[in-house]
Amino acid sequence: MNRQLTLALSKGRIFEETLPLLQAAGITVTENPETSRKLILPTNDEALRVIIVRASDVPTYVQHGAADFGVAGKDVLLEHGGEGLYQPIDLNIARCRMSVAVSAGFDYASAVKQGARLRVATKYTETARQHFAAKGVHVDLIKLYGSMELAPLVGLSDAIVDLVSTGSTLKANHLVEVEHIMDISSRLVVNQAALKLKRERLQPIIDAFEQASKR
Ligand code: PRT
Ligand code: MG
Repeated sequence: MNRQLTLALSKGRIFEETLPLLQAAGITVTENPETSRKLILPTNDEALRVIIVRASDVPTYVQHGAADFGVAGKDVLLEHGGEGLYQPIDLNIARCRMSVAVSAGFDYASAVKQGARLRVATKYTETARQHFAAKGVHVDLIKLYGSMELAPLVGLSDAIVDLVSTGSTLKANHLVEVEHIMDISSRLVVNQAALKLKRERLQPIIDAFEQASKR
């Protein structure tokens, strides 16, 4: 049996905020993904490697067992559906919120009250669909892959559903947050088969992550 463990992470905030958790499990990644072009990074533990994938691809790698475990935002997991994934812990990292935002001049409350169809641009179509369905608001969802903030400015949509942390991106584009959908943080996700077959190796790391993320 393959004893090697593979951890899927995305570059940027997830990688950076996972490093202290790895440290708590005695693991150091020995190459920097920001400067290295390698997609497979070694660690001080020769039986553990890190693969660098797009944030939204982490659940896919773990679901199919190409990675044994990974770290993904709740936003990404809700869109993916979480099939084949065991989600033991909320790591409390990469925190932000999912919100509805509109142009500063747009009267969102009246638009919603009047029952007209609202054009909503977002990368998070599944979460947006559920949110507006629960409120009984009819929406036309426009799928985007990034830069959602632009959509209301050029008339592509009336509103956006996006992640907000400091709020400075919204502010810079004269958008205002009109609804808080949910708080977002990143979760540890584990392949269900790997959890059974490699439990001895995985459990101590999961435990260390859990302890470190509570601090
Ligand atoms: O960037 P890429 O297209 O490769 O993928 P990604 O955006 O999914 O990855 P990444 O690394 O940017 O985000 C990974 C995870 O971090 C997300 O899935 C979230 O769970 C979490 N996270 C936390 C955030 C933010 N905070 C965040 N602020 N993800 C994105 N943002 C963006 C947001 O979309 C908006 O454009 O930052 C902008 C707003 O930031 P403020 O500070 O101006 O409000
Ligand atoms: Mg990003």
